[in-house]
Amino acid sequence: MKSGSFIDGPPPADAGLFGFYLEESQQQIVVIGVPWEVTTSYGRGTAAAPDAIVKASHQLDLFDPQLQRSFGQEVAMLPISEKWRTWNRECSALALPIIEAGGRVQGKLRHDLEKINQIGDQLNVELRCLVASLLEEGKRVAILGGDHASPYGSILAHFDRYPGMGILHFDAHADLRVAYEGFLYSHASIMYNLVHEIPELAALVSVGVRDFSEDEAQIAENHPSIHAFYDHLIQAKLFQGCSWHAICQEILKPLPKEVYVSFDIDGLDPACCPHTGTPVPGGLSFNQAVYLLEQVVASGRKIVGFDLVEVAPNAKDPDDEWDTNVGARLLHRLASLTYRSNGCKM
Ligand SMILES: [Mn+2]
Repeated sequence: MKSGSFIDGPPPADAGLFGFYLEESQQQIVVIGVPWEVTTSYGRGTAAAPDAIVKASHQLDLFDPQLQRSFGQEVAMLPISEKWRTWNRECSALALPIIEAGGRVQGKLRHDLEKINQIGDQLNVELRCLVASLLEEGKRVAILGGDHASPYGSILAHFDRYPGMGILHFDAHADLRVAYEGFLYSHASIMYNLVHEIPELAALVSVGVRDFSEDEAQIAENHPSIHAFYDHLIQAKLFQGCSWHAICQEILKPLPKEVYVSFDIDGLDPACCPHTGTPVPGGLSFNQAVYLLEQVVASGRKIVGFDLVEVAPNAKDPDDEWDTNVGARLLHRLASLTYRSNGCKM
């Protein structure tokens, strides 16, 4: 185990998240890698993110200015399920012709679509059970995707345990599409699925959304739990001289005491995530996003769990670690803020 500083140089290549060799039974925050991107319709590669972010995390300096000490040994990552990797490979191959057909399928493709929906359901059920048992042990749980379909079972498990919770959702997209391209558990449908599965959800607060359909805008407008802080409106307020601090307080208002954070990296400016599946110009800066999360904690709210999804390594250049470098840093910030918002003990 490394000491927490880089005095001795970077950790060995086989070390785990943040350079440690840790057992999850000893740690307070457990990260579950979900290498799943079956329904990704544009740029692919986010299934490789959990492994690549672990590798990139070895380069981080773990000193946390708020805690005034190194942070990282409080977090352990489970070994990634080989079965989930296999499911992702097999279902991704079946999904490509369905995506090409825009989901309008018959015969064999319809059969394949049903199989993908069924395996997606199985993944959600397995993840929900696994997360529920970790929450039962008093852990905080983070999902490292994978696309935005990957944390669905985990969010349901968090709601089972924290029925008063709200969701703070960073994303360029509203993710309110109904069974996008025929997939019940599409990356583009997760928030639609959640607000329908959980009608009593206290709040879904989406930030940075800037690529959405008319139907999604109407769903967001008409649903009592959904509060969309669209990117163009945020930027207009900033241009008019409103401070980011003041905007953050507006964003936090609808959120209850317990907050689940669902962080799609494409909510950030694509300069931070050039290889993500569906990059969109605009978005939050890294510092704006971290400041908003800091304000969640400063307001006395508690982060009960989180996910980080849609980070994608540069598939064409394995030496380019930029996307996963940003992803590892954001994971480190999210974990540290979760830890602090729980009073540094769980
Ligand atoms: Mn998303």
